[in-house]
Amino acid sequence: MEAKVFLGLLACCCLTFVSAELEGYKIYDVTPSNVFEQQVLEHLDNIEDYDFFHRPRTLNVSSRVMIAPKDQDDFESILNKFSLEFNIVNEDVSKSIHLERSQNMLFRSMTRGISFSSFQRFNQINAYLDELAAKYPDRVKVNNVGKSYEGRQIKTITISNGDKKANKNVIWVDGGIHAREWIAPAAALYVINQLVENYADNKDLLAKYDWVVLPVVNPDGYEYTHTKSRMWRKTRKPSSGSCAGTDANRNFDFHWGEVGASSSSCSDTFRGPSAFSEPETKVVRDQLLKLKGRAKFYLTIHSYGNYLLYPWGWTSSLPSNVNQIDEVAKAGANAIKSATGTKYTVGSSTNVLYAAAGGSDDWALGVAGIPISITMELPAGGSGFDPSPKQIQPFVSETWIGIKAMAKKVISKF
Ligand code: 0X9
Ligand code: ZN
Repeated sequence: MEAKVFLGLLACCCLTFVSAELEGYKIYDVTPSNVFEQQVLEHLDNIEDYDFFHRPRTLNVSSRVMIAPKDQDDFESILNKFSLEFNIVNEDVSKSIHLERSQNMLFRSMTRGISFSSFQRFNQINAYLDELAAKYPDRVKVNNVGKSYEGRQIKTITISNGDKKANKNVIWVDGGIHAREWIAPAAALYVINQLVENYADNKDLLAKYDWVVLPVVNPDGYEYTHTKSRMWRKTRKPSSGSCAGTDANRNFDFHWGEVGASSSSCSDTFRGPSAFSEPETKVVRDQLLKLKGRAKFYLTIHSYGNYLLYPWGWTSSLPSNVNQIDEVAKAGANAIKSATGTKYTVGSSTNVLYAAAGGSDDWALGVAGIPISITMELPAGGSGFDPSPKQIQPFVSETWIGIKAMAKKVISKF
C-alpha cells in the first residue's frame, strides 16, 4: 500500500474515536412567517444550550440552530406548538464532523507546505509565516505580538514591496476571532500567499501600502475545534462563572456589553468579565494602536452568511463617513458578484444583521480611528461552518477577488 494512502486510512480509523463528539446533535432551519413566530424564535435564541449559527433576523428568513439530543423533544414540541416551520438540515452532526476530519487528514497527508486543500493546524500556519520570512527577507517580516491564554505564540506578518519606506499606510486583515469559522484563517492565509508568493500580480496593492495580517486571532479556540469540540466559538480562558471562554467579538472596549452580548459565562456571546479581559483581544488592540494614523482599512474575516458589514454594531445610527465605507464594501460585493455570481449583502451590522456591541470592527473605527472598518462574513459550507476541504480553494480565491477590490478602493481614497 502506498504510504500516503496508508496514512490517510490510519487517520480515518483513529478518528472513529473522535466522532462521538456532538453525537446525535441535530441542526435545524426554522423560518418564522409572522411577528408572533419571530418572537417565539427570539425567545428560543436566549436559551444558552441552543446554539444559534444564524440568529433570528427577519420574517421568512430562516435561522439555523444546533440542538443537543437531550433538548430535541422539547425544542420540536415548542416549534410544533407554535406552528413554526422547520427543517432538519443535519440529522447527526458527529457524522459530518467525522467525515470532515477524515477528509482533512487524508488531504493533509498528501500535501507539503501550505495547502488550500485542507484546513491547516495552528502550528502549520505559524510555520508558513516563518518560512515566508526566511525566503523573502526583503518583503516579509514576522513579529511575535503576544501569547494566547494557553501560551500559543500569536504572530503577525507584515508584507511590503521591499522599498523600506517607513510609515506607509497600512491595510490590516485578521481572521479566526471565532474558533469554529475555519474558512476565515484559510482566507487570511490566502491573502498572505497571494501578496507574497504571487507578488508579480499584486505589486500595485503594495506600492503605497504595507499589509499586516494576523491569520488566527484566537488560536486556543481554533485548536480546540480541531481536537475537542468542532463548534466552539469563544476563547478558552476560564472566568469566574461556571463556563470557559469569552466571545472575543464582544470583548472590545467600545460600548462594551451594551447590546447583543451576554453577561453569562456559559453563553456563546459572553462579553467577558471586563472589556479586553482576553489576551487575544489585547493583542489586536495593541497592534492597531501601534498603527494609529497609518492603518486606513481594518478587515476582519468571519463566516458565515455572505455579508460585508460595517459599523455600527452597537447602534442603528451610522458612522459619519458611512458613504466612504459603503463605497468600499460595495466595490468588494460587486467584484465578487461579477466574478462568480456570489451575492453579498452590504450594510451596517445592526441594520442588516443584528445589534451586538464589543465587536472589533466598531472598536477599530470608534477608538483606533481606522476610517474603513469591515467585517466580511464568507459563504456557508456544509451545515454552515464546515465547508469541505474541496471548497476551500474556490472560497478563498473568490474572497481574494473581493478583498483586492476593496483594497484598491481604499488605496484610491487615502
Ligand atoms: O456576531 C458576530 O460577532 C459576527 N457574526 S458571526 O456569525 N461571525 O458571529 C458579526 C459581527 C458584526 N460586527 C459587530 N456586531 N460589531
Ligand atoms: Zn464570527
